Amino acid sequence: MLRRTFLALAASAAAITLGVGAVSAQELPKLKQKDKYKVGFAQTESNNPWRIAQTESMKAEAAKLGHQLVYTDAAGSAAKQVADVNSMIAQGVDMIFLAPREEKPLIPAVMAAKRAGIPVVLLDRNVDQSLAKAGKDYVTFIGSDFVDEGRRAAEALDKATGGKAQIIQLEGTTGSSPANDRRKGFEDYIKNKLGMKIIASQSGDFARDKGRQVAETLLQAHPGATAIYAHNDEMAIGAISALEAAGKKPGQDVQIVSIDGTRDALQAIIDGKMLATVECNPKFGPKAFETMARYAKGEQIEPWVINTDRFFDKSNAGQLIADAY
Ligand code: GYE
Repeated sequence: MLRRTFLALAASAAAITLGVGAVSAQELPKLKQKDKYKVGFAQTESNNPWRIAQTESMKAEAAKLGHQLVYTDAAGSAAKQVADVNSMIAQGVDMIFLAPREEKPLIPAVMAAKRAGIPVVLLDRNVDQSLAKAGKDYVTFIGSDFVDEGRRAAEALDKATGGKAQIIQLEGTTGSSPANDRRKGFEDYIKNKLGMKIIASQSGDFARDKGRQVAETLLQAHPGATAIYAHNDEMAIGAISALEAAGKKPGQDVQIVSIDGTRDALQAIIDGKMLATVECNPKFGPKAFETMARYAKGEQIEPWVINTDRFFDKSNAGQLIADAY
């Protein structure tokens, strides 16, 4: 703790004398091999089943291995999440798992941990790659290929509609890596499809009620919409409510595709209200702590520990809903 404080002070003094470049040129902090660790997990928010499942998985794995977990919930605020990470640094945690709410605002938190000699692993969301890099500023990013998730959602819609769709896009949290990349993957796919067009696109902040409200407004302005692409299931479920309130039949008048694989989404698929959802698995606990142990052993960690995603539609939703969250 004292040594950390000293290192942090020394690092910021160096930053003042030499400029920020000197700090980011430092080596990645190491992690000592120990039986038990004090580990931080900085969560972004807890307003959806995906986040709750992720937190449960992290807590369960930490408990199983006997590590102490310092858990914070930024309640949807990037500024609070930066403060949460700073508080973990002050508490002298050995390592920090960070789910950066947005790509740019969490950079100072990553750099502060690095200056304090605490390794950071990014979980489920990434940071701006021009401002911080795996293997240099943080250990690695563990998460899905969001661009591919977006591409697969577009492909599913293409197949189901014979390439004809007037699409409303409900985007995730503005400035977050999954929103940026899921948009890119989807838009790149439909670029050459003459019959598929995004007629309106707006953020619903990955939240059910916000998704419902935005869908309601966009459906009023664009009554000709035949499809909705939501960047997560919670917004897709919100969109289903908006469609039903507008007297439209989700799954018939309007096709819905999204990403995650929540219980409610699988149920909507079974009920014929939703076409498909690309999986994004929130159960990070085992992989997160295994990566930490590998790092402590001195292993070279790959810059991206990729989660592979399944795909849910009417062919398998009924069978797989029992395990859904
Ligand atoms: O899809 C969404 C959550 O960052 C991959 O964030 C995650 C996304 C997930 O709020 O439901």
